[in-house]
Amino acid sequence: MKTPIQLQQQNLEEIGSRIPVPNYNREANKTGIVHIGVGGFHRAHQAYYLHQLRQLGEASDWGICGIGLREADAKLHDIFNKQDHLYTLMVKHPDGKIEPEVIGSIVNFKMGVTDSEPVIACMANADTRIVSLTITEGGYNFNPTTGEFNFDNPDIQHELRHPNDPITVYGFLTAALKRRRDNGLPAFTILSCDNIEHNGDMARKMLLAFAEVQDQGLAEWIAQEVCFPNSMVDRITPVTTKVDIETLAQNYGVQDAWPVTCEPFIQWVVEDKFSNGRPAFEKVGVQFVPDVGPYEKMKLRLLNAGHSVLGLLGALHGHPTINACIEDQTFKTYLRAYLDEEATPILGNIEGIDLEDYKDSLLERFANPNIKDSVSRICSESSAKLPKFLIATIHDNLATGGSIKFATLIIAAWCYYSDKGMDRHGHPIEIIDAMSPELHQAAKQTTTDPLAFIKQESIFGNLIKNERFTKLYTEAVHKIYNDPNIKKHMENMI
Ligand code: CS2
Repeated sequence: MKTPIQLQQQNLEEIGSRIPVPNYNREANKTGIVHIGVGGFHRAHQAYYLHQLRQLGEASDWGICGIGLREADAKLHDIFNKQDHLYTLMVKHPDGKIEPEVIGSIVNFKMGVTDSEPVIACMANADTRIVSLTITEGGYNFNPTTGEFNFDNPDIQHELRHPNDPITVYGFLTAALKRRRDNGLPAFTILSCDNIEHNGDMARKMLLAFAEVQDQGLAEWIAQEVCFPNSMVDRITPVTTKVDIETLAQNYGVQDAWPVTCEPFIQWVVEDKFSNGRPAFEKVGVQFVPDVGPYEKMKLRLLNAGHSVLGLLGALHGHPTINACIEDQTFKTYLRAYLDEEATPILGNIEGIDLEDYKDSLLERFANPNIKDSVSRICSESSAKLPKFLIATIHDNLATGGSIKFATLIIAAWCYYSDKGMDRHGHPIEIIDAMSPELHQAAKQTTTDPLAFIKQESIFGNLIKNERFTKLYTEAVHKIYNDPNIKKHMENMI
């Protein structure tokens, strides 16, 4: 066994004899992109695309400066400081093969929580031409029912009163854009990389709603100058485990405190409208199209919804991972039935895509036994995800008279999960959700009021008023509360 070498710029040559390392001069990188939300996904996706471009000798103007706007980002900040912002991406193939590679496209990282000025200065710097976002569904701060900006958020209220003390992405973006305008610099592009339909339009609508209250003149300038391309992003990126860190050290001789693991599949479909230039991403396989809408919808309603279907049912049954769910024939058949009978009919035709092939490939990706994507990652923040992934499909099918029975069982399972917080063996489930107190509060009234859970309007909209849905939902809830063996109910439906 080789003694592990600490991942750091000065050790790259030595590490290069073990695994691939950047072949480019990282110090010569300008910071062209500021990215807010440097989770595993960003490191497996956008930062990887840029790394590939740099390997081709391109894009030296497009180094990435990561930004952390949450306390929890301090861990990555510390690790990046020690590792010169280097990290290892471990691509895991279904046959067990792992391909690790050191990624060098992130060249800086700043914490906005502790000191906002360096972050604003970095965004307002002339070299910065794109600010990209992976702030999760919840980070957009909209009311899921009305689709409008949520001004009740106390952080937003604070930023409106103190424009020089930003907290959320909106406060930082307006502070930086104002400075650019005042300094006569062109605006940057705001590139959303989140799992939201029309993510760019959403970012635009929310930022303008905020800016209009904060500074009307600035809002007008943003509306004219800033491009917000929509984009569909895709790569399954599970949470890094201790075993991943040990495997990298023991089998490949690289000491990295936070490698990122992912599947081989990668996709990015983007609208080609940028305020101030962009990297030549098409050279590394990014697709530029005039309208991302159909691709986004397909991915959210099939892949992300498929994940939620397996995640919630799997959590109640006691399956720890997505691949364990797919190995269980009942789960696999149920998922396919949901995708075929409820999610696909509302998608219509998508030019250039064979939806049957797309679904086949999804099931293969979910089955990758090496990925071990935990159901807890999938179920986390369900209150922000399900309205976009699954509940939207219920609304669509109610409007067209389509089937809703598979999705309805998921909502009833989610209610039981939120109420009891344990699987069918009585093992506790850790629920990670910004709304978990409200979800629990509503769900626990189910025995006296079976519809209590779906009365949460910010999540379910007006579903409560639809009799076809409430009837099926009440039946589903009764079944699960009488017998929490979820698999039995699934078997009866397929
Ligand atoms: C997952 C996504 O968060 C979720 O529930 O469905 O993170 C999914 O893995 C990615 O969108 C894949 O591109």
